[in-house]
Amino acid sequence: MYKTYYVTTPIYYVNDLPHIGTAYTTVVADVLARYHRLKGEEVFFLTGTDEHGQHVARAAERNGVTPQEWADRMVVHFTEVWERLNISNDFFIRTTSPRHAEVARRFIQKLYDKGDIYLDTYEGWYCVPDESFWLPSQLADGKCPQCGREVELVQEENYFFRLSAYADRLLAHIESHPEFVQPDMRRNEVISFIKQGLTDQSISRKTITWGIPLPFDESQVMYVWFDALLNYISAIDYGVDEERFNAIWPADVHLIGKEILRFHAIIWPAMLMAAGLPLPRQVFAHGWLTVEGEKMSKSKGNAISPHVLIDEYGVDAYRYYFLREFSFGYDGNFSRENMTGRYNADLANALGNMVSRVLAMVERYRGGEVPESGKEEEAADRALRESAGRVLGEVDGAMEALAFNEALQAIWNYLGAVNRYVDETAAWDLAKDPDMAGRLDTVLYNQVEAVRLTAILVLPFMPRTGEGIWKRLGFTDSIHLHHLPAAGAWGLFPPGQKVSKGEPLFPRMEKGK
Ligand code: ME8
Repeated sequence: MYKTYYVTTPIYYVNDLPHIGTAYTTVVADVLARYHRLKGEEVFFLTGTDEHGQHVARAAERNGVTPQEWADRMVVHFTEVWERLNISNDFFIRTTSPRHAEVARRFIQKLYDKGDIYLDTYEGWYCVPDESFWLPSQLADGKCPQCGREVELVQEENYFFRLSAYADRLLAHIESHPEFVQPDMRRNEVISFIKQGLTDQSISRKTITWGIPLPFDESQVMYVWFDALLNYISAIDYGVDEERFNAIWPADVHLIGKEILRFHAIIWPAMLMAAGLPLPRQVFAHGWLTVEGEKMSKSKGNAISPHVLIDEYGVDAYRYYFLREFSFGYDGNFSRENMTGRYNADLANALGNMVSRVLAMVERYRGGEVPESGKEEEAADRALRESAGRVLGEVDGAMEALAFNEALQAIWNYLGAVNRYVDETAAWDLAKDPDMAGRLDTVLYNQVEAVRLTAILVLPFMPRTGEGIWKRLGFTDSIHLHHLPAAGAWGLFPPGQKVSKGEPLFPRMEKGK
């Protein structure tokens, strides 16, 4: 029995609306979750919202409502946009839920009882937007070294977590498990950060009230990051339902942006070690998206809402674009021109036209009924079949490495091979010659079979498109019932089944739109 494949996104702060940056990680996680489901695995895909912290409390204050009211109002923007993006998360965790608070309090009590938490005076700087503590020596020109914004002086009695006590074990783990922190450049960053020496981490706030009260000192609330990281285990019932927890934990991959790497690759594993829990298999920190060459920010007002792009391009084109255009792990730039170019070339042409051409020919030459293939295989048929066999392996390798753009490249190479097959076998010529009826049957069958595989291959990336092709192919069951590798075998299309061309999948977009 496989362990449940567990993939997470960061839980997003509710101080601001979701934008294409937050949606990026969520779409990637969804594609990964769907790919593993396609392989027949049990999957648990978690996303949610981070609702405590000063940043959120201040946003609420500015808007004249309580933080809870603010969170309740903002969370809807996240759930709505995820629904529109066809995000298939199995659960949505909110850190203000009673279950989360209960698990977080039990967890911190455990560490306190063990002696890993102690009271001391904190004196240093705090970046509210990033919710992070900084030592004077870490500041960059007196500003937050992470985001460049103003920091505030904090001087209070706080509880500290003995992070330093775990430095050696953590370093040993990271060094002996190269896959634990990825990509490699991020792994190197973490290693050198730990080697510089870890200091104990303040994990509570005394002068703040918006947060989870500490069970051993109700006058303080938990530091928002300590609280937030625990979402990954509170969502799967840590300490509440051990059987469920053990079936899902450890996470297979925490997907995050590079700016929150230290929290996930240093503090979080140390917290888990302190609690005696296994570490996640991987923390993967991806790069940042810029918009038309600029960093997205509130002050610049250039943050793009996913809704705007979904309205223009459709959900599946949205999902496709971000996974195809950006090399996962690296920074990338969004531009409309680029997105429209990809839409027309990759989706309208290579994919959409190919599917309509193939199905239109079956309609025209065989009344929509897919013929049985002849026994004889010509060179072109073999090349197509082999290319179908290859693409499955290539996609699997790329997906295991989280190289989404390479997986899509492999699929589009395959689509290129299918298009070439259609051109070279020229069914329209065969149709003119009654003696070639048998050959035409074979050619049409192979083309349809190639389309069936296409539906399965694109499914994790573009679920509606995969479902739509499946329906056009005349299947009445759900495509989601078919799993790889079995469903990838060549020749499974049932002859005699009726297909229909249907509406274009991706109507061409006008230039300049
Ligand atoms: O950091 N490009 O929440 P957050 C790519 N609550 N990804 C981006 C992005 C961009 N321009 N902007 C945001 C927090 N992201 C904490 C997390 S987890 C226990 C707590 C994505 O709302 C990326 O995944 O600031 C980044 O790490 C995350 O949104 C930050 O979301």
